[in-house]
Amino acid sequence: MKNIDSFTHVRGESLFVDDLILRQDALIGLCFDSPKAHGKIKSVDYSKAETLEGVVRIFTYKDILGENQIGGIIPDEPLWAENEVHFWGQPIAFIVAETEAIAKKAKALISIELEELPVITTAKEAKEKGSFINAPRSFELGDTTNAFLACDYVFEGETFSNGQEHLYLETQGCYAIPQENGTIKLISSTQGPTIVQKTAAKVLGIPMHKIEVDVIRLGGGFGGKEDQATPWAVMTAVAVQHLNRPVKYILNRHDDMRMTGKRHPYTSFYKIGLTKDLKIKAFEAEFLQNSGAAADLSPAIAERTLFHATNSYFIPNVSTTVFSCKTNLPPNTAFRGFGGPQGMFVIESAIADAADKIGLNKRHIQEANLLAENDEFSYGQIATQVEAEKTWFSAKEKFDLARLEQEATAFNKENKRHKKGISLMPVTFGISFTNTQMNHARALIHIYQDGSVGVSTGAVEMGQSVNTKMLQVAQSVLGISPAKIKLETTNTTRVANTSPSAASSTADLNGKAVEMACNSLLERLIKVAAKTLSVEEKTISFQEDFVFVDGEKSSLAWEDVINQAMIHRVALSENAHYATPKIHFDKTKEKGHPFAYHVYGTAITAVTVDCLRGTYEIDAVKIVHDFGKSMNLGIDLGQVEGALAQGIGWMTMEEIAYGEDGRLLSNALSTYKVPDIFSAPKTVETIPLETEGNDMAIQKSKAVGEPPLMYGIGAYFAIQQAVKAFNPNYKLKFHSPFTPEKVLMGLYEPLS
Ligand code: LUZ
Ligand code: MOS
Repeated sequence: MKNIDSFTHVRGESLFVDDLILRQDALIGLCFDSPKAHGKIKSVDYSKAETLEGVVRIFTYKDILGENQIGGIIPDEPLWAENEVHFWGQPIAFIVAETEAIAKKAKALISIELEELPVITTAKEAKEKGSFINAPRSFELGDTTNAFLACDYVFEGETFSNGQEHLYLETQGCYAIPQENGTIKLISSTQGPTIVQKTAAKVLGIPMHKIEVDVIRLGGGFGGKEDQATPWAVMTAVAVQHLNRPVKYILNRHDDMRMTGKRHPYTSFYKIGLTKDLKIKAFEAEFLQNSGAAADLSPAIAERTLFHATNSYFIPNVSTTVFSCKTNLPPNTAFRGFGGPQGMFVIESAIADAADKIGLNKRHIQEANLLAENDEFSYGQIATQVEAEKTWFSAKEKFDLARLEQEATAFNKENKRHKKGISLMPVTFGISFTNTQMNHARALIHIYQDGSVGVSTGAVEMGQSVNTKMLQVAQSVLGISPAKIKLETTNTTRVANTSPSAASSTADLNGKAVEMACNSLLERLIKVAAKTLSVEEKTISFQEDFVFVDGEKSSLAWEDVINQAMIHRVALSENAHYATPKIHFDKTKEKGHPFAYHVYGTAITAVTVDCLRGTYEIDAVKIVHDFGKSMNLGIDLGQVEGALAQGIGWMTMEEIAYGEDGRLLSNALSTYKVPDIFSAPKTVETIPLETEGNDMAIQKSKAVGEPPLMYGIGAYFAIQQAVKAFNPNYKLKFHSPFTPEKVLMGLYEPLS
């Protein structure tokens, strides 16, 4: 089935927040934000702006009737700065005006006096100065100290991976509309409707039932709207609370890039120990996460770095520690992979370093250490239904790695100016929110009396096609055609207390709830049908919009059964709740079983480097991916390809740059390069691994949103291979993104 939004998307008819027709009395909001990265606010002069014609009001923290606090995990972030600012772009005030042009003009009329304070922009400096968000976390397995003593090889090194701009096509925004009796409706572009509702209620000092959050769909989220859609929605809500008029605020691209957090940059240190037979016996890593000026989701992201620090490998002795380092950058946040990619880059770097120094291809070490059935992860979960080796060896076989390597070797012999490199990248990614209590969802299903069906869930559609999957679940359980089913907006008055759509888990959690609700409805309808046809209930099934008796189509249509159900006053609505069974995690021991299951895969990446220019092309990425039993291969392949492009972008070209003063330098699409069609791999082939699937996945179709992003890490190491082929003196560096500038330096080092 195609994405159910494809028709309206192509015709430009799909609705996003900025498409809504505003109420006649609606106003426009605009943030006034800090022009420096750190300082004490001496004074702010709003007088000129306030008296500008068309400015309705300027809100500051003084107008907050509840708490000036939006921190989710740790209460360390004000909605609007009070006496100090901690990052360039931190919201200080909110201008509400008749038009956007007036709001912009007013913003320019605000003057601020700051006493500047020292600025920290790197995690390393933060650690040196003892600037942290919270206490460090460590995962331990076995005994690394003793294990290193028994190793034949021990290598140590440092890595850096940069941040990443989410660059959702639709920027952040919200349209807030006053309802009766102090109730406010927020139409928000958020992955987390309940987070917006809860935070707005807290800041406004009103109960949650007075805030209704409605989400139509997002033009992309990628984690950037898990927590960071909240401030803009809350700002509009505060304004509505005071003005009793609708207020809309949509950030322009420039403001969005400056004011929002990104993927966390990480500086990391590793120590890896191997025996002669290439078994990794011990691995230690220290991760310095550049968290930015407030916690946001950093502690949870740090945790996932530890969960994925050994990627697809079994290592019997592991000691990993992560520090969430407080700096003067915008609070960094969730981004597809959620700290996992940062962890995997480090172990892959350590293996590349070891292979280079031992004098062999990286893949021999990778292959010798792949995770197997019943291996223990450093967090205590025992690996089951493991497909690490199967995806690895299938990729080698199906894509004929031996031939690819021979061709590359021959090419490199013949060509002086161009060199090819090939890498293998296995991925193992855990599915579930690592915070066990977040793994639940609900669905509310109405069958209307004409037989049409409305499905509400806590899932937010953000282009990942979760609504299409929800429709498929309802359709397959009820045995009716897709045209009878409509997916409703995500709304906190219909489905309450939702977890954000995140962690690749949205289809699993909400799909299971849809399945449960539909099964309950089906039970009732089977009774009605059996009675109507005077047959036994166990003979009845629903298929193709009809009742089937003992597998034979009867004359009783779906609509007839619904009509009978109405006559017999049978409930045609159902609400179901699903909570992932079996998972648990004990933070005091840092052990447990946090994941419902893991997703596996292996990518082969081939690149060609132009050794005169330092530019490169990704010739091909060939992937064997464990989809389980994919319920929609078109959609799932799309997720693999999109995630791959995003991963390659992160590893090769997307270069976030801040000045020493904490100002974002890569603040527009002219200075921040995202992958376009010209930089995409020339071919991407994805072969689904044949497996039984996993019962914890919806219809055995495994979660697919995040895992394939990490295939992109393969591009880094393929380029590194090519650079080494040109310049044997090149000393491996693990500093991503591997931009053409860095490639060029590598090709010609040492520069004397
Ligand atoms: N969000 C979250 C996530 O709150 N917890 C998680 O474990 C997670 N994992 C991936 C992406 N978002
Ligand atoms: Mo996310 S990184 O919001 O799944």
